[in-house]
Amino acid sequence: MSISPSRSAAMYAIVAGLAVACGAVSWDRALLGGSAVGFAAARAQETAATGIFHGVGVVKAIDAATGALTLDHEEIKGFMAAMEMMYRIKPPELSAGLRVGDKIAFDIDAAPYTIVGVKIIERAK
Ligand SMILES: [Cu+2]
Repeated sequence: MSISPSRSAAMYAIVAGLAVACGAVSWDRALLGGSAVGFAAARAQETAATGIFHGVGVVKAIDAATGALTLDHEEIKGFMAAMEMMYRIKPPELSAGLRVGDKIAFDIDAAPYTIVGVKIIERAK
């Protein structure tokens, strides 16, 4: 007995869906130059959360071109578990005074995963 046409069509759809999902991750990486680990974690956590949330974290890296921050952040209540990941920042000047190792409090616009406010809590030693 051979595989029915409808069954092979369904399998094709699954394979195509996987290809699209991988493409989307690559696109994010190309856009932000971020780590695959960070984006994978972010996508796993992705929710329909919208609005501004508040977090605390330590700066692990600052992207010189975009100002994007890689943060080792604590739980952001209502939005995301504790993890290390990269966030866009707007405006980029918010990163200007920061150094790797600084502990910051930040405001994040949930839907676009963008930091919109930064306050230094403790300077890097
Ligand atoms: Cu996160």
